[in-house]
This record gives sequence, C-alpha cells and structure tokens, in this order.
Amino acid sequence: MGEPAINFADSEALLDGRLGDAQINSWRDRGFALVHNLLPVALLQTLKQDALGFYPAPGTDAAAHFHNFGSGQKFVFPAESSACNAITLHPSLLQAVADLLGVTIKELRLTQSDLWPKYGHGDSDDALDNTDQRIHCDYPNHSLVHPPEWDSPEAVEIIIYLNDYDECEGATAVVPREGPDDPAYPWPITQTPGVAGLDYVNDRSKAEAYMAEHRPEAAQFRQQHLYARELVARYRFGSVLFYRHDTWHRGRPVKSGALRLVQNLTFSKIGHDWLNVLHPGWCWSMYRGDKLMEKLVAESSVEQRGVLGFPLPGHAYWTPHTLAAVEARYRAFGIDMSPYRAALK
Ligand SMILES: O=C(O)CCC(=O)C(=O)O
Ligand SMILES: [Fe+2]
Repeated sequence: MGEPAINFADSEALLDGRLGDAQINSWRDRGFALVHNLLPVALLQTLKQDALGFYPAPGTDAAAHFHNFGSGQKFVFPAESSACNAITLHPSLLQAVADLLGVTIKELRLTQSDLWPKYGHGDSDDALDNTDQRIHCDYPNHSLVHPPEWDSPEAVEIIIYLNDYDECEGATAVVPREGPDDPAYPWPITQTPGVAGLDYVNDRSKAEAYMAEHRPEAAQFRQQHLYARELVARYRFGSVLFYRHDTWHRGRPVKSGALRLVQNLTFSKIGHDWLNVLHPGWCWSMYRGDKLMEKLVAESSVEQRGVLGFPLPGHAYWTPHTLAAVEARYRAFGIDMSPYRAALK
C-alpha cells in the first residue's frame, strides 16, 4: 500500500552477520541497501533511551527548536552515550562498510557520526526546514570535489532508524540507479540546490519553486526522473540504510506529533583527503573532564582505533620510542600495546 518501497524481502538475509551478495550488489549498482538485523537490539534500545532522555518530547515548545540537522554536539562521536559510541564502532557495521567498499576494515575512516531527531510538524515557512526535504545527493557537504566514477565509490553513508515506520513515517526515499545510462544519474551532479552557484534550499516545495525559477530544465528533470522514481525505505526499529554520496535521496515528512530518531554515519576510504570529517576532530574532546576519548582509544580494538586514524601495527610511525610514548599517554586507561610491539620492524 502507499508509495513504492524498497523491496523488504531483499533486506532480510544476513549470512553470519555479514551482508549478502544481494545487499552488496544493490549498494554498488543501485546506490543503496536497506538491511535489518545487523546490530544488537539491546544496544539500539539503550541508544534510543539515551536519545529520548535528551531530546524534548514532541509537541513541546522545546521541540520546536529542532527543525534542522544535528544534536548540537550531544551525540557527535565521541558521545557521552556509550551506546552511541558502541554502535558507531560496532564490528558488524565496520565489516558491512568494508564489504560494500571491497576493502578491509583497516582501510576505513570514520568521517561522521551523530544522532538526529526529526519532529513531525506540518508545513513550514522556513526554506531551511528539514522535514520534507528536497531530493539531493550528500556529496557537497562531505567532499571538496565531486563523487568519483560510479564503480569506484569512496564512502558509505548510513542511517540507523530507532523507530518503526508505522510509528513515525518519515522514510528516507532513494532513487535506484538502473545502469550507466540511467537518465536520473547524468554527470556532473549539479541539478540541485546548493551546488554550482544555486542557493541552498532544503524544504522540498520551496526548493522546487526556486529551481523552476532559476533552472527550469533541472526542475523538470527533478520531477520526471527523481521524485517520480523515488522508493521509500520502510524501516523498522534497528534497520540500517546504506547509501552513497552520489545516491539521489531525501527525507520525507515525519508524522505530525511523532519524533523519529536516527543515527547518521559516514565511513570513507583511507587516503581520500578531500572527504572531510563533519565534526570537530576526535581529539578535540580530550580536554573533557570525563576522559571519554582516552578511555575509548584504550578500550577499542586495533581495527576500531584504526577507523579513528590511530596508526595500525606495522605503520612507519611506530618506533620503540613512539610506542613507549603512546603507552605512557594511555597506560592509565589500560591500553594493550602488544599488537604494535609485536609488529615493530
Ligand atoms: O532524514 C532522512 O531520512 C534523510 C536525511 C538526509 O538525507 C540528509 O539530511 O541529508
Ligand atoms: Fe541526505
């Protein structure tokens, strides 16, 4: 019933906690995969409780302040919510991203993690309102350049849903890419507000009115090839949507009076310096009294640390001196440097 949706059946199968070929190929070929059962329910529930403890209840005056992106740093990695950090660096999530990109976890870097609320609130007068989004690709806010050739993706974007669709609606919609000649996916990707000199407008109706005035052909393209072909990601609690910097997509309106909570993440391949970390660097929080980041570094696995940019065992950074110095910094937090020591040249 309702609008065309991503095929639910494709979303189920997980082989030993890993993505199946159908999911990997869907992401690589069509630009997205919606996956259920990837992450532990109990951890997701804790994360949701942490978020509900912070965000105002729907319908309150305080909730009216949250109609744009982000958590005001509250859930930016490293967050006070340890569930948030554990989800961000969860081995199953890292493995899924590595499998999509066809690399090892050691070749990934975390470049975004934040938990965003979205309140259902009817029409808005604000061109920047985030509820009924204009269709877009995310690359302008992540990359200094343009996404690479389709078959050489360099990043994975992720939305983890902490509600059921029926409770909130507000599904993300995606436009599946149907091969290299798909008219929805011409190059360069510039037929969108905020790119190539066009003003940034987020709200769908205002964005499309703006496009119709300033780029009528692009406005026509967007109606015919993008909005007309969007598929909604009918998520449930814990579903994970994997998509790309060059996937056309948008957030759709959340049901009036509801609060949709999602964790947004991005992982990039190493060596792609034009892809920015969206937040203050991970070290910036090390001034905090809670010493959270130091603890996280000490408690993480070698691979998880690597995803944050910590040099891997065998890297030229490591000498007997640097090893002893880093150990001195993190010894109080219980770090085990033996994998780095074992790999010293
Ligand atoms: O919230 C959503 O469902 C999608 C959000 C999105 O695409 C964005 O903010 O860039
Ligand atoms: Fe987006």
